[in-house]
Amino acid sequence: PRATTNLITCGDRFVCPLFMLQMMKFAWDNYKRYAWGKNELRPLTRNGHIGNMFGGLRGASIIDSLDTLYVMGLMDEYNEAKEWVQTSLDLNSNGEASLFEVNIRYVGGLLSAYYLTGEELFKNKVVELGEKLLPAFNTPTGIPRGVINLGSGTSWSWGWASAGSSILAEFGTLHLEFVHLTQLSNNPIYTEKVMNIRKLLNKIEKPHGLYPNFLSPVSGNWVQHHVSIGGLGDSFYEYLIKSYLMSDKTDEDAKTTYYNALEAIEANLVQKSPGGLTYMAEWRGGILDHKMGHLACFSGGMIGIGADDGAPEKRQHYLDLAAEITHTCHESYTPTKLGPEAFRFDSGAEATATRLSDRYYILRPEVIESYMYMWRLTHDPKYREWGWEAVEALEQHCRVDSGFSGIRDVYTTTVSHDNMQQSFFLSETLKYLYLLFSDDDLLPLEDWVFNTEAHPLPIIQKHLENHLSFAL
Ligand code: DMJ
Repeated sequence: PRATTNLITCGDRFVCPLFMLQMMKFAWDNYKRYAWGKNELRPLTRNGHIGNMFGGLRGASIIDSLDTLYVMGLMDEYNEAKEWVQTSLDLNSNGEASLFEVNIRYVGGLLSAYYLTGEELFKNKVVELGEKLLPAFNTPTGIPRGVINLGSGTSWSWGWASAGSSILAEFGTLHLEFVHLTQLSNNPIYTEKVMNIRKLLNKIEKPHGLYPNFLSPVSGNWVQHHVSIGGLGDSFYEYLIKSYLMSDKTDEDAKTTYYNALEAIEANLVQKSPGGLTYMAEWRGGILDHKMGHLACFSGGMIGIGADDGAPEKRQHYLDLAAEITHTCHESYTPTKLGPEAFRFDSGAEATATRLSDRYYILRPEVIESYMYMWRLTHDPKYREWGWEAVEALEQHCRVDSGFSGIRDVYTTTVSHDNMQQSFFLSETLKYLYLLFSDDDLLPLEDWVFNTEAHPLPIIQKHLENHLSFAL
């Protein structure tokens, strides 16, 4: 079935997830037909895209799809993906990779595939890949650099990052995967590497308790005072609360760091617009930029899942804050019912992109991700209604003959497509939509945490106690 505009809201527990399954199958079939083995599908030109983020690794859409296909029960497609991993996933590449992207998509994707299916193949591959990432940590401080050559192990910083710095959201988004790499390999080195990052961050001075986005891997000092819950900062905060949850609530250090960071964010970045919308501004050396990125919209879900473990007098407040941020992000989804890359709250703007260059939507998941978490936490039907609006909009504006494409301007219904079906559309956007419309016992939040690419990882203690592991 295809979503139709007269289906305002999707309330049927069987039919609604089926829509998402059909969307996934359509995205997958077209990737398979036109871009098999490449990283992403270009749906208009009907070819594959390789790009330069994964250091010569291929099949990003396959690795990112494994768990989504499996969870949806698309078993033929899952088996095709598994077979490709077996026969064609070549880890002996020699290119320049983003440590962060390889970690969240490839390591995360293979870990989830292993934990969901118990197939040794995924475990062997992920441990082999994990080893190749270790040289990135060979810096004076142990803070990894952003780029690594997977063959030679040489690493360096992004050319665009000021003064050879490493990025908070990159070196701060390794913890979940690396703790699981230690679990699977019985090698403590992965956990040691990420604990060392944490130790350094605990030690250094934080301006107003905030974490700037750029840090020198040589001196261990902040390079610039730009703070953002969106791009460059985002998943660092996400991994603090998720590290606590994934440890079966035993990692007290992660918990304390998360709530302290959240207090600093509330004190310095959370704002209310003249129109009454709550948003996260960006902070540049004490000066606020009243802009919120689409990426920052994940924070509704993050604050939501952390609400219950906050101080008792703060719990309702955190849940309210999570709902307000999610509401603001929904407000930005207009008039196509898809949202811009960044929206502003100054010069009369209320959650609108004021620059032409911010108006694009590249099939990102963050707003839908927050709907999914807020639905699970509150069961307020509005989250499913909002999710359904997004499904209709994706069908209307992003579906093309041979896949799904991002669009260049969310403010015009005369759509211009960007010709890219991002791999996170398969791993995150469609998975979160599927979960939004499924029962809560599918990947229950009591047992799983999702990495920042929506790959589910089991909570460690529970998973040991319940003998869910195929590895241990
Ligand atoms: C994904 O790769 C991850 O969600 C990451 O944390 C941020 N960017 C994309 C999706 O927008």
